[in-house]
Amino acid sequence: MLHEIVKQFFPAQQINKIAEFGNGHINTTYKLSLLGRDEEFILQKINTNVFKDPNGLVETHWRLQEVFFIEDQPINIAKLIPTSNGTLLYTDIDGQFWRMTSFIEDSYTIEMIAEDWQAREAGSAFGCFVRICGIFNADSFQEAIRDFHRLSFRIKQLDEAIANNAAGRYDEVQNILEFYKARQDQLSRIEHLVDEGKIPLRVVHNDTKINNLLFRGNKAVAVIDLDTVGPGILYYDYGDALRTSASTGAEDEPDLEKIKFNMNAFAAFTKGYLQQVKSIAGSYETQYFYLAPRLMTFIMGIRFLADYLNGDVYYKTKHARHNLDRCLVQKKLIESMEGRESDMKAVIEQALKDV
Ligand code: ADP
Ligand code: GN1
Ligand code: MG
Repeated sequence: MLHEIVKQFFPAQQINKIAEFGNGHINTTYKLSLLGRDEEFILQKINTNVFKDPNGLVETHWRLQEVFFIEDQPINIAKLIPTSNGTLLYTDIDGQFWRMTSFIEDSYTIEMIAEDWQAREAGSAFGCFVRICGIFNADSFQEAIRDFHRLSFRIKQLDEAIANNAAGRYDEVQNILEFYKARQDQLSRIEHLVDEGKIPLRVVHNDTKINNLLFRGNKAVAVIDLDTVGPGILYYDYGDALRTSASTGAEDEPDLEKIKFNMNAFAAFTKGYLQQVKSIAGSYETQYFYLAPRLMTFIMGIRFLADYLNGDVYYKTKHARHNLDRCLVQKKLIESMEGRESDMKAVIEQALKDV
């Protein structure tokens, strides 16, 4: 089956090796090499349960190539490889959509930050990504998933999951729900500011988890997983990145004692990120960066919780508690961030002053 798919992209070549790869929660990803060729490739089956318009994804990627493949850009993206018919997607006989991209040579991903330089590199790379995307008009992009980071939409989905209680798990999560419910109003402030037009929509990444960044040696060299690139605000990328870049543990760590918000990594990431974006961010926009990590960690927390209640239908899971573990890590991180608001503000203020 996989051989048949690879043939659509490389009709005259034989596969040397192919194996499932990476830790993405959405698509099915394979790394492959061909006989007689040194470079490697990434083949992905698009999850159409999540992405209803697979053509839209590759069209976005194609547009990004036009600005990222200009010489000397400090950050790279993968290159789309068309089929031998010239299409950017192959649709197999079951109606599944496949795309091929270059594997970024000598690159590796990290699942967790171990050292501050990694956080600094991550901040700088994601900041650079959004700065380069500044050339686009947000209105000319569609959201790949409607209302992706709209808090009220995620709350509505959680409420539906509670009402349906499809997996019969409601009783065991009542305390956790109380925690999240108690915080939803205070975090809706950013959504209101966006709706009032006070925080501008830009073209942002929208999925800045640390394993969506590729490192080579001690540099972050490429931003991947471009499926959600489109309209959004700086806080989405900044906040979501810090959820994994400034955590002392894995996103699904079962031992919550290991989870804390890492202020050193937060400061390193913030320096790297704001150095890249401060020339584009407006003075009003810079005011609420400090709320972004809490907002995005909250959104991911309730999305994991909703999926747990729904019976694990959205994210890939490896065991029955997986979404619950992920949700509890987000909860612990929020608790850890809550005591640090003034420290976070001070770090952001300083990073905005630094040249
Ligand atoms: P998902 O949407 O499922 O998260 P990703 O596009 O993030 O899928 O891919 C999953 C993983 O595959 C990444 O975290 C990374 O480890 C690896 N990967 C994806 N694309 C590339 C690439 N072009 N070069 C190197 N590794 C890649
Ligand atoms: C998903 O695709 P991946 O694994 O990089 C999700 C993100 C979540 C993340 C949580 C399209 O990201 O929004 O933050 O899992 N992507 C989509 O780990 O839902
Ligand atoms: Mg990914």
